[in-house]
Amino acid sequence: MSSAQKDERGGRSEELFARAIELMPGGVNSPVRAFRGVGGTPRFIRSAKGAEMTDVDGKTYIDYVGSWGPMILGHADEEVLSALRDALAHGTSYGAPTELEVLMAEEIRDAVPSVEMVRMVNSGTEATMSAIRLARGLTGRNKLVKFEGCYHGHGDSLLVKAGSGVATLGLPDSPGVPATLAQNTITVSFNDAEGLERVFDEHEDIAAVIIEPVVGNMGCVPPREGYLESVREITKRRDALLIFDEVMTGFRLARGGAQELYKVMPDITTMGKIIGGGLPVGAYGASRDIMNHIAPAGNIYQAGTLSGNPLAMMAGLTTLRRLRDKSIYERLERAGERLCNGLTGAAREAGFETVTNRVGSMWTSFFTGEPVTDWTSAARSNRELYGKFFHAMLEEGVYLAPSQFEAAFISTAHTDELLDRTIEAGRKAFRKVAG
Ligand code: HOZ
Repeated sequence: MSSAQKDERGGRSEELFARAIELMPGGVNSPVRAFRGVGGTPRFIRSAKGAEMTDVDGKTYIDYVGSWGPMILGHADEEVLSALRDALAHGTSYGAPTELEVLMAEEIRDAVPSVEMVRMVNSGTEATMSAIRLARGLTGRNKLVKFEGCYHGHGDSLLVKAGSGVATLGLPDSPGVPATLAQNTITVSFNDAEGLERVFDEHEDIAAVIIEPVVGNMGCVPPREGYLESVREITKRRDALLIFDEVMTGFRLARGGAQELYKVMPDITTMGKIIGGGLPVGAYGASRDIMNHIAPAGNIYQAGTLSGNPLAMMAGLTTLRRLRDKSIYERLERAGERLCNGLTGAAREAGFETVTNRVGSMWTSFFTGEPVTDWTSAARSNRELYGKFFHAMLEEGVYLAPSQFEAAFISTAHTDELLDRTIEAGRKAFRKVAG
């Protein structure tokens, strides 16, 4: 760890982290938040409201992690909190069907163009694992194609050349994944349609191709023009299913997700994050024909004690109903443009070459001078500089993702004033990093 990354402020976060490290692997319940990608001590958060979070030492940050995507309305939104209070009074879990689940399914079906039926689960990981089983069960094939640097949760079949925390920690293929299973996962470079075509020439038995239509887990990497259309055309022609992992992009880039924005329809869609309104939720959906293969309608098994939990449904449904107002996406687009232009300018003023990728309210500034279009180009970014910049921003009261290989998110609570304060903080932070 360089001295710029070393965190010497002491305080309650330090104290809690010292205790946490004795109790939880790496002191955390999910790896990236441990700050290993940037060095130093993770801030322990006491509370959050709107676009800001306050740590246990009382320091407030403008937050661009947004719980890794779900908080599109900002933290502790009054309407979501009040709906949750009402739901709480009726009990916390029944293990039996509720009206809320029907309303949630209707909301998702009405919003997401390719989805006619949906199954609620408890996380994005569960959603992608279930979608893969569905694809394998339906086609009777075993192999799966994924893209280098894309991350689809920690399911065995998907921890191969994965992004997010495993890329940050340099563990893209995890021990504990049986080799026999990993062999069934074929990887190809994102944004390379010819590479995908070659995979189909070289392999038979491919059940599905799973893709983040806009990647968030190697940092934000958008598809080249026409790329998603090519992926759709190839999978259709080769008779394999196409799974869009819209855990990050669903209800984020547009109400109907990346499939609405790019007008490319997958066979199966996985969702999470925003659909839970900040509570643990995932879902997968598809046409009626496909989804009716899931038990108990069909024979492909998948189940969950807390699936469709009433509190989670209430928080999610309240959030999704607010997002019926499509002008929200126009506002988020304007906010994204203002912030990213400002930060790119600040970097340039300080003499840094950065590449900022952005789609709507999802963005990443990479410390590189070359376009970032896939994992190879993302991995060329200067992670040490990112770590220094991250800490300089933290010092200035801005909480970015503690890894170069994660997307940042803007919420409706990020006012112009907060965005401008972030740009000003960026100016100071870039100057500090430049020394
Ligand atoms: N999957 C999350 C980011 N893409 C991980 C967050 C964490 O480790 O806390």
